[in-house]
Amino acid sequence: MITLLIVSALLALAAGKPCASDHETLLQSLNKQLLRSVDTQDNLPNPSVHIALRLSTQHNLDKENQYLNRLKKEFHEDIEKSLRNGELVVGRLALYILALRSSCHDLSLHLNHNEKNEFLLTHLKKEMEEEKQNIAFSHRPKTNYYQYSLGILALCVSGVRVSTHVSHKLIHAVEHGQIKHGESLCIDSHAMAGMALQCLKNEGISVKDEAELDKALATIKQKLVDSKRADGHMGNEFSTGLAVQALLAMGVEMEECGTAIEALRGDIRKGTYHNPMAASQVLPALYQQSYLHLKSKECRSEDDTLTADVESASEVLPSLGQVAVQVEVIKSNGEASVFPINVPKGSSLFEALNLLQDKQTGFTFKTEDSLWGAFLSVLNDEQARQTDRRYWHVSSDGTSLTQGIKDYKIDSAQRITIKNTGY
Ligand code: B12
Repeated sequence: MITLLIVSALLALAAGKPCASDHETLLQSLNKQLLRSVDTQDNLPNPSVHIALRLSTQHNLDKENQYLNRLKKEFHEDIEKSLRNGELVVGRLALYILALRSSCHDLSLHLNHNEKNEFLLTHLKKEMEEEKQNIAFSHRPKTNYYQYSLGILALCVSGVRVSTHVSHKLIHAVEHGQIKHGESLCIDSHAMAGMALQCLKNEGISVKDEAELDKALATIKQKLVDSKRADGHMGNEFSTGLAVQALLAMGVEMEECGTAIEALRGDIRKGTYHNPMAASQVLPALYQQSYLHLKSKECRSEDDTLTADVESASEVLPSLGQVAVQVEVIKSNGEASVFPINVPKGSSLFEALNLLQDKQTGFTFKTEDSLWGAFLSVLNDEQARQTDRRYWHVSSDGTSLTQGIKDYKIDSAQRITIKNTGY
């Protein structure tokens, strides 16, 4: 009888545990997935992935060091290449600085620009000044407020003073509802702005008006809380991780983010974060970390137990027939053309567009690489240029896609509309 009681007590204990251990297992699976992604040599290394690996509790120090070295060479050179092309590098440079900081690396590296060597932080400060001027004249940065916030965050986390004029422009944009993604409110950018402004507050970096800073922080917090959907996501699947990070940075307790965390866990189970960039924005939140933790990172006595493990070969299911897709292209002058095509069910939109192009129906397209993957830039010889504040907006049966063309899978017949849109 006593044995029976002990056995049932043990069973009960084990039954109570799955919640915690399930969380650990999911976290570890996402962490390992991200670690595996660093072995791919086809793309440029991604500083956001490095930051996420470094903010985790479990590490593979060898792989992380190798990746850091790739960032210092390949990513560094790519930034210098952009500078030679006269492009602003605010967001990528900020992420690079945060990645170096996440490994407690010396930040006094140089960028070779215009035959001169400039410290990374000095160059970032200069670009932030340029962005600030642009906001003064055109009411928005040349890049976007997400990158502007990343810039402030990187300077702040590196212990560099941020000019009161620069921070004021972000506070003003928050208060005047100028932070958008296309036409809609941008939760990702509000989250990034929240972390940047919270960093200024924590570090006591002076701003024009303390009360205004507090008001902007309260506004952001409210917008993030209000963005919560019935399914727990804040904004969408891809902004929830950043929103949780920002709320944690603002002192909200993890328990208050319970439904959002549950939504993220559901997404991991469904494989929503197969894009390393998406996983890199979610993982820190699940480890209850935010980019603000980089400020105090010490890199001492770290765990070194994380292994990548071989990915269990996913079963390749035979294609379940063809689906009919209508690709509608709407150019900037409003001219619309429709291209019908049948594609194997489960194809990505990228594969569908390639098939269409190969059929020589008059449809052509080009993409540009970014940290998120292939960004659609040219369609039927028309470019939607970010410098002109235009982009190709993609929707399916009238609903805006929440993924890029390589990640979006076509499972049923639909009309894809790709429209040259201003923002
Ligand atoms: C600003 C922004 C835009 C701007 C970019 C231009 C600009 N200069 O402002 C505009 C409005 C054009 C845009 C468009 C789109 N975006 Co957007 N965007 C962002 C945002 C807020 C910041 C990106 C950034 O500057 N990163 C910092 C720099 C350092 O990184 P970067 O890689 O060098 O940045 C470039 C790319 O990210 C690229 N880009 C922007 N959005 C997207 C989306 C995809 C799929 C790709 C491949 C590239 C890309 O533009 C950036 C500037 O050059 C992110 C939020 C986030 N969480 O990351 C969403 C985000 C990346 N976008 C998203 C989406 C869905 C789109 C669209 C597909 C929307 C649509 N239905 O059409 C389109 C892209 C369509 C296409 N042509 O391929 C999703 C991607 C999710 C995913 N799983 O892929 C995000 C995460 C927002 C979200 N939570 O839903 N975006």
